[in-house]
Amino acid sequence: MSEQVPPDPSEPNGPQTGTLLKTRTKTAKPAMYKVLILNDDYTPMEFVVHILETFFNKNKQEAIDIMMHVHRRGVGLCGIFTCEVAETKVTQVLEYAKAHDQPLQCIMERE
Ligand code: TYC
Repeated sequence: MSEQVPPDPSEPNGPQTGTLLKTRTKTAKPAMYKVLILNDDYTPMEFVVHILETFFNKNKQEAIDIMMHVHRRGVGLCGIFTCEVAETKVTQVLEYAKAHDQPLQCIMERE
């Protein structure tokens, strides 16, 4: 046996759960990845400069500076991208280097 109860006028939407919903004002930032090139003793300097100009939109002087940094220090930064873009850049560089018989290595690293 059940009994009809009239709605409580102070809670016209029914009893509340006590959970407060906050409006989100922040958008989650995507993880970012550094794309790095590594030095080797074989890849010509001009080839590395060409890679930096072509795949990383560096101008000639920026490309030379990064290439020389890698030549002297062993590793250098090409750019910082979202995961998907970084993966695409690494694949493009490795495929281009391989197609031109160069051992140039390119890696990505979470920021
Ligand atoms: N060390 C190479 C040379 O002397 C040049 C080079 C620079 C190679 C940067 C790779 O990522 C690199 N020909």
